[in-house]
Amino acid sequence: MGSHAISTHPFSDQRPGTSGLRKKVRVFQQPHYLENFVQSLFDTQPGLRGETLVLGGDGRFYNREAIAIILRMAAANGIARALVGRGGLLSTPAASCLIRKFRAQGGIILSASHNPGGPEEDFGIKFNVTNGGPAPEAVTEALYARTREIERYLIADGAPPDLDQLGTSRIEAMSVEVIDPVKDYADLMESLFDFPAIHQMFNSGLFDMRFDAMHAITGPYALEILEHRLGARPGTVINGQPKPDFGGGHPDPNLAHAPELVRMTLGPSGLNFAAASDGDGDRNMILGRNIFVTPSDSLAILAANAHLTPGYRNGIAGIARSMPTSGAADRVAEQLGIEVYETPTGWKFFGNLLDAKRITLCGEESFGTGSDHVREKDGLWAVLFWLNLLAAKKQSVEQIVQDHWRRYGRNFYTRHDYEGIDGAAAAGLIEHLRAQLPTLPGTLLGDRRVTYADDFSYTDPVDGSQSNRQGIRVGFEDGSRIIFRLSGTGTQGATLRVYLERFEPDPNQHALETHAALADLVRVARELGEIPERTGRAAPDVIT
Ligand code: VG1
Ligand code: CO
Repeated sequence: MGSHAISTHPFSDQRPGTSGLRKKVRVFQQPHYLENFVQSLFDTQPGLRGETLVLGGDGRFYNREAIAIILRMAAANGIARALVGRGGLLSTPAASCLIRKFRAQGGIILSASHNPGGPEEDFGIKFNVTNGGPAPEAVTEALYARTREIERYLIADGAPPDLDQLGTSRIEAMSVEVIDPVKDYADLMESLFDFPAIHQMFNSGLFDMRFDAMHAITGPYALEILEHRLGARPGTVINGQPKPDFGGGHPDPNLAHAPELVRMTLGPSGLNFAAASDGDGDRNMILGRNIFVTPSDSLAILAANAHLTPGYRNGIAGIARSMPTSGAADRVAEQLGIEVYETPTGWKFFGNLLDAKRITLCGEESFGTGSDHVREKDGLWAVLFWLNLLAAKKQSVEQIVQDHWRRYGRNFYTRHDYEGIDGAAAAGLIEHLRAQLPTLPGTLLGDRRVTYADDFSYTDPVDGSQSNRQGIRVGFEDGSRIIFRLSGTGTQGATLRVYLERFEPDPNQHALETHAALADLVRVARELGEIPERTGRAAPDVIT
């Protein structure tokens, strides 16, 4: 028994993207690949020595194997205590909750989030810092630099403990505590929302919902919270058993990947409410009878009504949204007289604003919503927030959304994704747009005049750190916007995301269908980006 230093050689492709390092499982299974990344983390985070580390994943293929390796490496690297979710399971928001609650020095979350799982699909690893949030860029860049020069990693002998049994054991000097992955998180939810009122709504016989866990991590969480604590009828949670391959599905809660759920909400006897979450439990999709709530609208509606929930009764300090997220929340912030911050894509940019108490709520157009209760976006939290609003306002989802539009105006919004396109073609498309930026302002595109065109840069107002080249923005006189950026979470080729937004103050126009409302902007975006010519695609793969 003991620990060993194993010699290794660097891999050149271990730079974390928007949310950790994501690769095909086969890449992670190469000898030393996972080990190099984990050792680079320990080498660049000396503060973890002698401290607590939270560890868990979304249960996808390779989760258990990776946890066994990481535990042995953590022991060899002087970690004092590892908190591991039973079965190796932890949702991303639950991991964030545990890091904060148990004052851990950090956490490792094994997930490729909404990407499919299985031997031929994706795996991922990300590091969260002591505030519970994703590591900021300075941390991931230092880690990446270390992966380029690593020569050895440390690993302890011996089998890791049985992950299916609650309890404490040891690897060398490190204690390993296998804990209930759900309880602390469920307790936190209960402290934020009016559980008795939601319980009553479920028992009224007038309210029926489904939560689609998509065979991913939120199954056990939703079962405990919705069916056990809140008394929703059995069967409310569907696809609730986490599976290593997510049942062969794509655990991405949107109109394209959860069509059965959407169908259940349609028609005069459709469900009152339906929701879904993604692979690691940090995203949410919100549906009412005959209505899909865009994530951007959801953020705005939660902000406007936060005072109706116990956890946010005293109001909110400010709101942040990622740059491509629609400006719907800005209008609420203006009325509330609070600050709104526009950040680059990715949750890591919200951490400083939350820690500094400049904001309470934050969100992204990509089905991510969250608050200062943890430092990750949180799928079930958003669902419970909506349930609390439905119980408090005694209105349907559709009424709440339409009232909101009437009061604040409607931001028509859509995102077009072109997936798995050629990397060089994608880079060329962005370069071509960048080259046009100086001459675009003042010109007419379609019948709209461009007022600004830039490549978004962000200076963190708390620590002054700067992030450049975060997406091409083209803004028009009437407040419409087109944004182009390349995904930082894919594992195959490049994904081009085109975000389109138009503000409509006139309530008589709010019933327009999104596609029709944005058709002319879509046309302008295709031409400006030369999308068909450069990508070879006549239409996007996914529209959300
Ligand atoms: C996407 C989303 C982004 C989100 C990120 C991680 O990133 O656009 O808003 O924060 O995924 O979400 P990208 O770089 O592919 O656009 V998750 O739920 O996959 O951790
Ligand atoms: Co996710």
